[in-house]
Amino acid sequence: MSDLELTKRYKIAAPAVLLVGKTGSGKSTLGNYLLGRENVFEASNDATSVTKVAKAEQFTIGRRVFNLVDTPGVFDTVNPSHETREEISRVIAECAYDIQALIFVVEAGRFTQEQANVVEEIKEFLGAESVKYMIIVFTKCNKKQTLSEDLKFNDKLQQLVNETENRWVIAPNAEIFDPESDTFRKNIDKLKSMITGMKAPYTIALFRRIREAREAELKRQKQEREREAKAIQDAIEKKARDEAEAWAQKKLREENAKSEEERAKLQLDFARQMGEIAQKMQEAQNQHNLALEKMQWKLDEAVRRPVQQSGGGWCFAIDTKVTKSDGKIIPLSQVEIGDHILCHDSAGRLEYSEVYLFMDYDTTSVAEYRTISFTKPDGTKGRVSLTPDHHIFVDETIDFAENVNSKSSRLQVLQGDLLFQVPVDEISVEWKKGFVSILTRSGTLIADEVLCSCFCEVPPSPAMQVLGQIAFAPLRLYTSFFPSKYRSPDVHPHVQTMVDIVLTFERARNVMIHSVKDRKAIVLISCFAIALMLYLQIYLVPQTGAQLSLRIIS
Ligand SMILES: Nc1nc2c(ncn2[C@@H]2O[C@H](COP(=O)(O)OP(=O)(O)OP(=O)(O)O)[C@@H](O)[C@H]2O)c(=O)[nH]1
Ligand SMILES: [Mg+2]
Repeated sequence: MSDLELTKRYKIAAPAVLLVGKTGSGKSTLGNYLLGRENVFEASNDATSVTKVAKAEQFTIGRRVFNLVDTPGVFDTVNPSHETREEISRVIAECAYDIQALIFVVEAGRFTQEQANVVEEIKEFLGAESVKYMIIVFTKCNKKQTLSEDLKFNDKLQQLVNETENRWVIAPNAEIFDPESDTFRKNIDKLKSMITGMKAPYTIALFRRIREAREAELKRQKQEREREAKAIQDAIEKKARDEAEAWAQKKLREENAKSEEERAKLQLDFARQMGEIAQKMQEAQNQHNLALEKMQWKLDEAVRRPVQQSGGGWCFAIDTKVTKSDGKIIPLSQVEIGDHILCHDSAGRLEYSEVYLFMDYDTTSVAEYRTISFTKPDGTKGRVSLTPDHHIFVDETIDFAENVNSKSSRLQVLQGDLLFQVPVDEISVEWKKGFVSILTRSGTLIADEVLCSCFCEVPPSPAMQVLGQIAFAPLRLYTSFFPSKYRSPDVHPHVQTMVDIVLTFERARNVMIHSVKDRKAIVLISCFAIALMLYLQIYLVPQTGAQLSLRIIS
C-alpha cells in the first residue's frame, strides 16, 4: 500500500475511533458491528494477527461522523513487531481530527497477565492518561453474561475498569443474538453512546507530546544503557588493563627480585673477593713484617754483639718484676738506687736488701734471653727471662741460665713467704729490647718470683757467689756513703774490672789446676784467699736490710 493510498484511507475529516487490543480479541468483528456491515474489516480465527495494516472506515453516530480505525494486534506481547507499532503510530498521526475514543477490546473472563501486559503496553505507547479516553469492550461473552451483564473482574481488570470511570460494554455475539435483536442493538447503541459521550478527544498533539517524551525517555534510557554499557566496557577494559599492569608489575617485581638476588650474589662475591684480597694483603703484610723483623734482627745483631762482646748485657729483661719492701711489685725499670727488694741472704733466708748499683741499664738495645717457664705449687704458671750467662739458683746450686735443663732442673720459686723447688716446664730463646743488671747488698734477688743471683758471666757456683760479694765489698762500702747515680748501657767500670779480675783469677786457677800437680797447695792458697776475703767481708761490709724468717722448701 502506497503512502498516497494510506493518506486517502486515513485522512478523513472526522475524529477517529481506534480499535485496539490483543490479536484475536475480536477488534475487526466489533468494527463490522459498529459499521453495521459485514466483512469490511477482515476477521479470522487465526492465532496470528490477521489484520496486518490499519484500515479505516467512516461511520456515523447520529449526525456525527467518525473515522473507525481497525489496527493490527500491535500490543500482542507474544508477537511484538516494530513494523506494526510504526503502522499504528502512522495511523494516529494521520488522524488530524484527534481520536474520539480508544476502544480496548478484551475477551471476557480472560483478563490474564497477558492482557494486563497489553494494557501496560497501551499506556506506555499512548500515555498513561490514554485510559481517560478508553472504553472497554468485552467480547466472546455467553448469552447469560450478555443478558445479565454480570461479569467477574479480577483485581487488575477492576483497577482498569475504575481508571476508565466504569466505561465498559459487552459486545453482542452475532451467532447468539441476531443483529436485528434488541439485545444486539442495545449493546451496540450503548457503545456508540459512550463514544459520543466522551468528554474530550485524545489529541494528536497529546500523542505527539507523549511520543516525544517517550522518545526522549527511550533516548535517555538508550543513553543510560550506552553509558552503562560503556561503564561496563570501561570496567572490563580497566580490569584488563589492571590485570595487564598487575601482571607487568609482578613480572617487574620478579625481575627486580631476580636482579636483587643477583645483586646480593654479586655483593657476596665482591665481599668474598675483597675478603680474599684482604687476606692476601694481610699475608703479604705479615711476610713484609716478617722480612722487616728479620732485617731488624740482622741490624740489631750488630748492636747485640758489641753489647755482649763488651762484657755487659748479662742480666734481666727490663720488665722483670721484683718485690719492694713496701709490698709493691714493680718492674726493674722502675727500681731506684736505695730501694729494698726481696732477696736471699747467704744464710738461706729471704730478706729485703738494698739496691746499691746498676751494673748496666739499656732500654733500646736488643739482647738474647733464656725464658724459663715453670709451674708453682698452687698450679699457677710463671716465667723469668735472663741472658744466657746470668746466674740463677738451680738444684740447690747456681748455674748459668743457658745451662738450665728443661727436663731435670729445678728452680727455687717464691709462693707466699716460702721458696719451693719446682721443675722447669719449658725453656725458649727470646730476643727482647732492653736489659738491666742490678746489684743488691745480698748479691741475690727474687726476679719474677724466681731466686736469681746478681752476678753473671763468671763461673757460677756458691763459692763464686761469695767471692763476688767479697770482690764488690769496696763498692758496697763506697756506695754506703756515696749512693751511685750510674745508670748506663755500658757496664759499670768497677764491675767490668771485677769481672776481668775474676776471669783472670779463674783463668789462672785453670792454668794452675792443669799445670800444677800439687792440688793440695792450690786448695791451701785458695782457702787462704777465701779466708782473707771473708775477713774483709765481715769487717768491711755492713749488713743491710731487714732479714725475713723465710726458708727454702725442697
Ligand atoms: N464467540 C465469539 N466469537 C467472536 C466474537 N468476536 C469475534 N469472534 C471470533 O473471534 C475470531 C477472531 O476475531 P477477529 O475479529 O478477527 O479478531 P481481531 O481482534 O480482529 O484479530 P486480529 O485482526 O488478528 O488482531 C473470529 O473467528 C471471530 O468470529 C464474539 O463476540 N464471540
Ligand atoms: Mg483484526
